[in-house]
Amino acid sequence: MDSKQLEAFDSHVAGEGKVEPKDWMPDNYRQTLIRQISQHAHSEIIGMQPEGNWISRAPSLRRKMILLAKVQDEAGHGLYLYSAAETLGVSRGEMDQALLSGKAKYSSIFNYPTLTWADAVAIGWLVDGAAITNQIPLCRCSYGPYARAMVRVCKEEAFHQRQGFEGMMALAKGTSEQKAMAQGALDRWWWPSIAMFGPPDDDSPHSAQSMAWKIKRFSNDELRQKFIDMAVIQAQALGLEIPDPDLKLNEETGHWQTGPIDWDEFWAVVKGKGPCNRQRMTHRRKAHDEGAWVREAAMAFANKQQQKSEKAAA
Ligand code: FAQ
Repeated sequence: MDSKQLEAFDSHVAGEGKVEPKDWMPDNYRQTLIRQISQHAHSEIIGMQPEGNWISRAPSLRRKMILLAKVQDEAGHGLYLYSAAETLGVSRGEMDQALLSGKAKYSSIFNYPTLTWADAVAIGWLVDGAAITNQIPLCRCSYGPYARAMVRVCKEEAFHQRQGFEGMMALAKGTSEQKAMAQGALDRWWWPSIAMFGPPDDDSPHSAQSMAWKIKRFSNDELRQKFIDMAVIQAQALGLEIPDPDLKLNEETGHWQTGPIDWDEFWAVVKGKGPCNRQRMTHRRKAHDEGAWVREAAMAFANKQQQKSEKAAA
């Protein structure tokens, strides 16, 4: 590696310049982005499953239409992100294989079950709320294609978060059974949602370099705190209780402090031992196999179009 190239790259990034696909970049910058963007894409794709579980059982036609559109949006996010990763020189097939073989990660949060309708709604409120807290700063990521993809993704996630909150409000202000369902969902999703920001800063091997490269703009703990401060107030507005007896407002800092997060549980889920890891991967592999004919047909069509245009140009 030419040290002048590296110096120019570092000062370009330090000066808030964007890096574009054909620009020179250090190999580990490229590899870090491929890792993060592809895992982000996989999370969007696997993330369709927990809410998808409730499409056929949504409580009204209106809720069904909203949920269908939301799950479809998540598929779209996965596709933008795979395209952004492809600009770094990795193919869609390679990324698919990494997910299907279990080599690539996807977000821990999608390995939890949606036991009731309220769990599907709580995903909109909490998981989209956490996702958007993490993703707004990514709109300023130094890698241009990722930053631009995030602008649209964040607009849609903001809408998803609001529909989740509205759905929680309907349950929380409903009958006592509905309120109990909402509280049950909050009890199940609270801790996994705050863990999804990733390990604490002193146990996050990639953070320092990713922050220096302006891929990440805030640390895992900073983003987690932003989310907690927002979600606690929202839970109060819903009249629901955060399942944490140690939760308290630190008067000095103005931040809500939680009790200890169970990092053993987080790492067990990341390593494949969560309640739904096996189910999620089995479903994804089946969907991939059943979609083989679509990929083959699309390739055959693309080849035919290319032959036609070559013939016309000859
Ligand atoms: N789950 O050193 P760090 C969504 C891994 S999208 C599993 O802190 P980094 C939308 C990490 O990969 C949700 N693994 O790593 C939606 C690394 O392992 P590796 C996804 C995790 O990259 C809503 C190791 O731990 N969002 O929800 C997790 O600097 C509703 C060490 O960690 C994104 O991907 C985890 N939670 O920071 C869809 C956003 N956390 O790769 C449907 C983009 C950490 O060395 C319904 N990604 N790990 O094998 C990021 O911002 C970062 O990659 C972090 C992790 C913050 C996730």
